[in-house]
Amino acid sequence: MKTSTTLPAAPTPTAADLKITEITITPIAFSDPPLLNAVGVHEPLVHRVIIEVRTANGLLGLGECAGGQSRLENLAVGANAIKGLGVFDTSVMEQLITGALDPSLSSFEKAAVFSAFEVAALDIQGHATGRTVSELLGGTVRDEVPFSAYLFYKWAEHPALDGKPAITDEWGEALDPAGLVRQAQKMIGEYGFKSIKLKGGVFPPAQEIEAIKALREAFPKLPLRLDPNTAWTVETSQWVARETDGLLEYLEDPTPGLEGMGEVAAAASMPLATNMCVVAFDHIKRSVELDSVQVILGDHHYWGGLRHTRELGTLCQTFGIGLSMHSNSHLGISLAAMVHVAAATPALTYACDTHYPWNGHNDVVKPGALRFVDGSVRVPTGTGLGVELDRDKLAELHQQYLDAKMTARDDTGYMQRFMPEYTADLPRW
Ligand code: GKR
Ligand code: MG
Repeated sequence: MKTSTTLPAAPTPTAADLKITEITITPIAFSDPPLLNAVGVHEPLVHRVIIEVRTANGLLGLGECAGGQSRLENLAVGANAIKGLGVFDTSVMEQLITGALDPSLSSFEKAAVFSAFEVAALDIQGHATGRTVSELLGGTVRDEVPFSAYLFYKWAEHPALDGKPAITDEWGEALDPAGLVRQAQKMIGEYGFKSIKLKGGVFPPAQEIEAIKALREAFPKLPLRLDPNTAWTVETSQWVARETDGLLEYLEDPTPGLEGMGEVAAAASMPLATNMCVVAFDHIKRSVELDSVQVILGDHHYWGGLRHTRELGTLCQTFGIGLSMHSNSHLGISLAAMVHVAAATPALTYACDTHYPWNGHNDVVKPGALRFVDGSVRVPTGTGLGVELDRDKLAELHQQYLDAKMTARDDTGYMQRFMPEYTADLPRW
């Protein structure tokens, strides 16, 4: 006769178990190629921060955000404000953090600080309940999240500086259309991306239009985007929009400000997108009034965490605005969070941006959970974010941060080391 034994169910953690008891904030630095943009060139190291939140019962949640001296100070204030709070109380967490930070800080900075802790809290909620973060956000509407190939004009190497040798990389130079097509072929060959974004604002617009035409010829079927980060005047933007008619799925931040974007949008055949003039909920009303942008690039690091990013999607749907996702130099904790929120956001209408091909080999996350297949990342299935911290790598990147004595990202200052006459005044053309 068969007998069956029922294992006792794991005890549900109590509210006391899930109180935050410890928070560790670790600044790190990881290598970055010399990628060019409208305000200079990426430095050899990116400064970022890893957040570890622990609860009374020993659960661990992870967060990641941009670095900088003032960000570190603000994170410390935020951490102090939420000690003893339950990890399910993220609304109270937002109030506590916002209330504790210097009132003169921008709402953008307050949202960014809260976001790092919200992601860690959701990671713990997932571990405590045996669920993924995307399930906690309402469940996945897509199992795989598509990303675009993010191309940059780039130097062949970081030049020798301050007695240190030049730093080469596997990507080589990309300063003309042929170089960008080579870069795209390599990136798409390795990751399988199905759309392409070019970071512009580096060379006179006519040259960047030639690059777009070369990419169109090399990849006839892939949607293309161009983002000069407000390097052009309204008139120049309108001219570029005419010249790229039929070539772009969207044109991102051609010119500064909601008014200027509205004037360009009125004349352009393609949608305009932004991660610069609509970066907080209180920008949306005016943007809708002026019809300045037709696509918003959400970013949980800016928009106050994963839940607010999903809410942004709902607002976008309400106003008939498309939703894509912005990225900055980042590692796997941020990528996992991006994938979970993108998977749980029905309103996402475009492939997301990611810098991961440029930085992912330095990851603090153990390999396995995050993989690009045909340009998409499958939603991690482990509980919470579904990623695990590589402590040796974290220690190595923290030491790199200490040795570099970095305080803030400075693309312009770094460019001026090689071209003293360089200025970052925009619009430039
Ligand atoms: O990494 O140089 C860069 C980008 O220009 C980044 O800083 C932007 O924030 O990727 C971003 C964008 O879409 O504007
Ligand atoms: Mg952009």
